[in-house]
Amino acid sequence: ENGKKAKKRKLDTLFPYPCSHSFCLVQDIKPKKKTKDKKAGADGKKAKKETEEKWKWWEEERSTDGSKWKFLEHKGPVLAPPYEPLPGHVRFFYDGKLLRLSAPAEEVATFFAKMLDHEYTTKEMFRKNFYKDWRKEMTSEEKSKITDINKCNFTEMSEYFKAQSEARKQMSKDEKLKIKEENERILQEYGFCVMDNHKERIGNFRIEPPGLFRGRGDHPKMGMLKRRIRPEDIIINCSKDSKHPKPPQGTRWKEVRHDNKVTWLVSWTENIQGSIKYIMLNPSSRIKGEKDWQKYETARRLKKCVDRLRAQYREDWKSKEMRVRQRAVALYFIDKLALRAGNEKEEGETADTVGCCSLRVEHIKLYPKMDDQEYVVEFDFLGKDSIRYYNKMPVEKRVFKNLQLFLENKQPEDDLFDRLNTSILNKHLQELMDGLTAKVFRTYNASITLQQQLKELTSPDESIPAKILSYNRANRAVAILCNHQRAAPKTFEKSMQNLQTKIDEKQKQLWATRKQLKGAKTEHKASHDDRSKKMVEVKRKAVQRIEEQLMKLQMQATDREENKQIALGTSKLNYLDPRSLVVANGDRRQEMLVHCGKAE
Ligand SMILES: *[C@@H]1O[C@H](CO)[C@@H](O)[C@H](O)[C@H]1NC(C)=O
Ligand SMILES: *[C@@H]1O[C@H](CO)[C@@H](O)[C@H](O)[C@H]1NC(C)=O
Ligand SMILES: *[C@@H]1O[C@H](CO)[C@@H](O)[C@H](O)[C@H]1NC(C)=O
Ligand SMILES: CC(=O)N[C@H]1CO[C@H](CO)[C@@H](O)[C@@H]1O
Repeated sequence: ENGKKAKKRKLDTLFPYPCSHSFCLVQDIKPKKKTKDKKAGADGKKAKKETEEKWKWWEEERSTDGSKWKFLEHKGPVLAPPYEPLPGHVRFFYDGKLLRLSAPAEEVATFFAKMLDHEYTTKEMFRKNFYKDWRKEMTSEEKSKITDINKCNFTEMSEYFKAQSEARKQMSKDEKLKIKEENERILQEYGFCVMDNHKERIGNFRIEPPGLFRGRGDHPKMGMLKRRIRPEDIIINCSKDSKHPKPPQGTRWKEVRHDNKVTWLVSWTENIQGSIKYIMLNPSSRIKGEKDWQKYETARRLKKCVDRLRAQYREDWKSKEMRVRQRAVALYFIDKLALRAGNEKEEGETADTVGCCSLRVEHIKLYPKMDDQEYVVEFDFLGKDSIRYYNKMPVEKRVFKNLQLFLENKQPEDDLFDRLNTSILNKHLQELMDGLTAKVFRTYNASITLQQQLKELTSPDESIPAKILSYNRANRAVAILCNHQRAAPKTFEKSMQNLQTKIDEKQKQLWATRKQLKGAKTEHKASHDDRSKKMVEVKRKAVQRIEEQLMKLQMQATDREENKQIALGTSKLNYLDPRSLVVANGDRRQEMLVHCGKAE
């Protein structure tokens, strides 16, 4: 607004954080607690220096030969700790009789026992898959004795683990501190790598321990044994001239390779789906940031041409060719409903999930009139990860008429778009704009929605708790758009109750303090001395402080209630251009603190 130069300077200061998680780095410069006020000046300077030393990769040239790094050195993964056999007093019964299990069979049994209270272990599919894999770990004697999972009694194991987790909660401060320190040590040793002269944080450097596979929804492989990953399963990727990570004593890696066209550090193949798993860098890293950055840049390009695309698909609704019409209606759905293009199933997933192109006749219902609205389409199907998508939406008349046409003479299980498939649609998108996919529409719409919501909901002079609430509301609007639902967490009621108790206590404290303030005022009126005047001030401040605390708690409660069935994380991580937060709100630091979740 104040001339080009000022604008550019403003943008430069606003845009140094290209990816959501880069925001979290700002935690480093969070001012220290008040007690260290005197040192704050010095700390501030130091913190500033730290941010200056951050790698501003977005200002550097990108390599054009497809290589992702020149130098990469790391310590390899942290493997899951070895199995610790159960103490002798924890028993397993089969058919009412005590049975001592061999270590391998016992280990797998404990995975089941740990989940005994969970609904999963009652599901037929889960039990069947578990039992089948469990038997593979049994000795032949065990196999001949244990023939029916329903005769297995895991109660003592389950009780034992419950007691252990209880004991962990009851640990002394010192013990907790020790664990914390150990974790910190591991983080320092394994949590960072050196990539092209910069120390970068690694994402998931711990390899998941063995256990039973759950999968989302009613996954047909639920209950199967997720095997322990050994060094012999692991491929290390690092540069030739780096210090290679050492496998644990007496073991060896499957392979050490030096492939700088890929970004992973460690990989292995998991046994359930046969998919390849990777250890990659943390989202704050250059590699991840670049990807994020590009994603949002693509979304911005879409913004520039979306009007043209919309005009074109509207024109195509009238096409003489059926395939063009179908394509245009599908595109409209993707644009307006943020649907996914196809059925992006994981390998092995047999759940009946669909995306836009694979919608069937049975998944939609048409209502020429519904309540006050005309041309309403009702969607009801299982989307990705078997999450139900349900929505009723009025559409334009032409879309409605087209849908009627597509439905003619079809059975419920027929494809709605019989002249369309995912590859055709993706190819078409690619022709419309370089790099365009259905996901770009999601990203674009999510970012736009966030911006609009932030604009509507926040005002610069709100208190911080109010801003957090507004921000989360905006984030929720996006999550709803993207259909990121979740079941209300099990602990929800309990945590709400706890919060309510805190609110009640705060309320009482407020009443009491107000009363004290009143008393102090009366006393001051009578005596008019300095001491009583000071007292009034002290109490006034106290009331103010408690009011703020109360408001904060109430905001939290509202937030939590509204958030009951919505998963914010996915959209926050994947669909929201962090730069929109910065633009939407002048006070950058506040927003950043909110964004990295610390203020939630
Ligand atoms: C399982 O074992 C526990 C003791 O370890 C016992 O109290 C319980 O009755 C057993 N359950 C069944 C179904 O036999
Ligand atoms: C985003 O999605 C919403 C909800 O489906 C839709 O109403 C809106 O038109 C879309 N906005 C943009 C800018 O694409
Ligand atoms: C999609 O349809 C085209 C044209 O009908 C066909 O050539 C192609 O094999 C189909 N792709 C898939 C994945 O079904
Ligand atoms: C040389 C080599 O094996 N490269 C592999 C590195 O990992 C990627 C997956 O990220 C494979 O596609 C490459 O084949």
